[in-house]
Order: sequence, then C-alpha cells, then structure tokens
Amino acid sequence: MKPVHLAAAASLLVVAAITSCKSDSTGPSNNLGAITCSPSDAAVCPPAGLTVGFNGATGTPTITPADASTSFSVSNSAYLVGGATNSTSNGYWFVVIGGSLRAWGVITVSTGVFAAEVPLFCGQQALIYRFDNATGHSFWVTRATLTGCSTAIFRAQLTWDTGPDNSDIDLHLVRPAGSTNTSNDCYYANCQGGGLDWGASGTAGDPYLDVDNTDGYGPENITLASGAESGTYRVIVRNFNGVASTHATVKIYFNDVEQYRNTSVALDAPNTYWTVANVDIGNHTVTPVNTYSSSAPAAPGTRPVAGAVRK
Ligand SMILES: [Ca+2]
Repeated sequence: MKPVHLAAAASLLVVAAITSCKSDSTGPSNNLGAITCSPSDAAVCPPAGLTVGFNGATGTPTITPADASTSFSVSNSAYLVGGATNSTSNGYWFVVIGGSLRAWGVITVSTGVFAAEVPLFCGQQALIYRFDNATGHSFWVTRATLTGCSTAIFRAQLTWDTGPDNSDIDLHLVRPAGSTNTSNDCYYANCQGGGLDWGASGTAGDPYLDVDNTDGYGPENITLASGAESGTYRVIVRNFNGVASTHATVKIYFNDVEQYRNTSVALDAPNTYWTVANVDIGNHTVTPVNTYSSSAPAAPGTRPVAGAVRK
C-alpha cells in the first residue's frame, strides 16, 4: 500500500488552487481560432472558433465548473478541475497552446460531479473541457497561466484507460546508468513535487513528478528543468495495481512539444513493467525499447556509486 493516495494529493491541490492568486481578465483573445491536432488525435480534436466560457447548443451537456473564471493563474502544474454537469459519461480535458493541442485526457463523471487533474504547461494556455451526449458536444474554455516556472526541457506524460477507481499505474524516469526503484529513479516514492538532486547542484536538472494518480486515467508527468546531466535516461511504466486490460500511453516532449508517443499492450498483472524508451536529453532523441517484464527492468549500466544521489 502506498503512503500517499490521490484523495490526499487532491486535497493539497485544492488548497494550492484556492490560495493561488487569480485574476479575471479575459486574456488577449476570446476566440481560440483553429486548433491543430496530430492525426492520431483527430477523433477528439476540439473544433475551431471556441470562445472562453460555455460553448454548447441546447440539449448538450451542462458544464458548471467550481471555478468559473475564464482566466486565472496558478503556480501548481497539477491543476485540479472540478464542477457539475448533467453528462452521464466521462468527458475530456485539453490543453492548447499557440493553436496546437498539446495534451488531453479523461475527466471522470460520477453522479453529476466531474473531476480531473490537468497538467499545466509553463506560461499561458487554453484549458478546455468537453462533454458529449446524443445531442452533441459541449465545451468549457478558460485561459490558464502557470507561473513561477521555466519551460521543461523534457517531459514524459503518462495516461491510461481504466478508472475512475483503484487503477494505479506509475511513471518512472531512470537517470543515466541508474537502477529502477532507487534514488536514481524518479517515481512515486521519492519524486512527487521534486526532492531528488540530479544533475547540476541545486534544483537545476532535478526531476519533478507532479502527482501520483492512484485512482485512474492519470495523468502523471515527470519533467526535467535545464541543467540536466547529459546521457541516456529511461522511461518506464509500472502497473502498480491497475485493473486488468489497462493500456498505458506515454508521450515524450522536448521544450513542451510532443516528439514521441506509444501505447502499451494490456497490462494485465500488477507489477508488470513496460520499458517505453531511452531518451537522449542533450540530442533530443527517443529510441523506443517497448519491452515488458514481470520485475523491475535491469539497468542499462551501473553508476560508480550505486544508489548515490549526485550533489
Ligand atoms: Ca500512479
């Protein structure tokens, strides 16, 4: 059993969101214009012409966010979305920057209440919620600004397709020549909100896991700020306690632009590991590995002092 569960993490996020300084200007434009999506996201791509606030025809699902601001700033990259809807099925969240869809995932709906964690990118972005019914789609659009940050040079983002309860999949980032489930691995036990000292001294180059989602769907994000040590990092996914037939998707970004994406086979057994890819941080290259194992994957090499945290 893990010591920290989603409910506790979510309560912290609520506090962070409430205590963050917010403003209600409508931003530079009320109309998002056209939104560009990759071909694999065509089925969910938000339409052109969405404006801040509610976008929906009569009969489409209602969307009443707990925070109905159409523009706000926060300092926590894991933003907790919540509110009321008459939708009876799950919805989607989208993050759009510069007219391009950067990330999306599932918003869960339970007895008229919707909830999700949205991983905000550094700076300003459009944040969109979508719900569907037989009449059509409805959208809520707001503008979110993540402050007090610098653009992550590297981001791995994990989502999965089971939930909303008791489906716990985990994202790992292993530093060059490090081993899984040690201090050379950024994962739920040691890296939520930072805490590992990798790369240059101080916080430069340190890994940061935004949240450990233990209920379902994700997302989980691990980022590296500038100053990261060079070499080959390894992105790994673990089925910690997921339900059967969970498929995980990992997206890899450099400077907040997606460069690689892959989806696993069904992760049927707890403690199944999916070694996704090797990543050369300096050269911005991704080399797929795409192997599965029933125990922690062997390290590609050993560090001079096993388990040590570089200062
Ligand atoms: Ca997790």
